[in-house]
Amino acid sequence: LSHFGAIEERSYVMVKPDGVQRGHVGEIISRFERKGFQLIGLKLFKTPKELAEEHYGELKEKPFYGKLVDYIISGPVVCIALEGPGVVASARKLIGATNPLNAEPGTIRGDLGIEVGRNVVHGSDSPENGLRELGLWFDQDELIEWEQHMTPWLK
Ligand code: RTP
Ligand code: MG
Repeated sequence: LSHFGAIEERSYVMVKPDGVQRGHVGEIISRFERKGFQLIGLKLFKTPKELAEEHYGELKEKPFYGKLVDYIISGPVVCIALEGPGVVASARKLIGATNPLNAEPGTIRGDLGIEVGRNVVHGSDSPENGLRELGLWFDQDELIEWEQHMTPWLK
């Protein structure tokens, strides 16, 4: 619960296999930490094909779906669960446009990528999908609710 008693918004963020292979894990996690979102789940993970298919189920009819699934399972990913007010939209801003060539400098994709099929990182596109995706990628006991033991600096 937030300081107002509202249910906190959550997003599923993932460093895709290219981001892991190129050594950008720390850099990417750092960008969300320094923005101020709370880390509530984190793991290195080898994705089963069925999970990648389920995660991108809405894109099943797209011509790139097969390649997208193969890409996601091509190496380990880093699964990241974030919580905070407005985290879904804000994480997408920090990530940048889907095609890294269109992503603004200063965003993760704008700074680190050039290819839409190797765009480094994923972020949920709605609060509903945030919860749906966290349910797919994390077991319940892998999501940790913790208090920041300091004077709250938000609100
Ligand atoms: P994501 O779900 O991975 O965060 O990416 P997104 O919301 O920015 O984009 P989405 O439409 O959900 O597409 C999922 C992933 O599919 C690949 N893609 N390839 N034209 C293409 O070849 C194409 N379009 C999309 C990208 O890797 C994109 O992140
Ligand atoms: Mg998407």
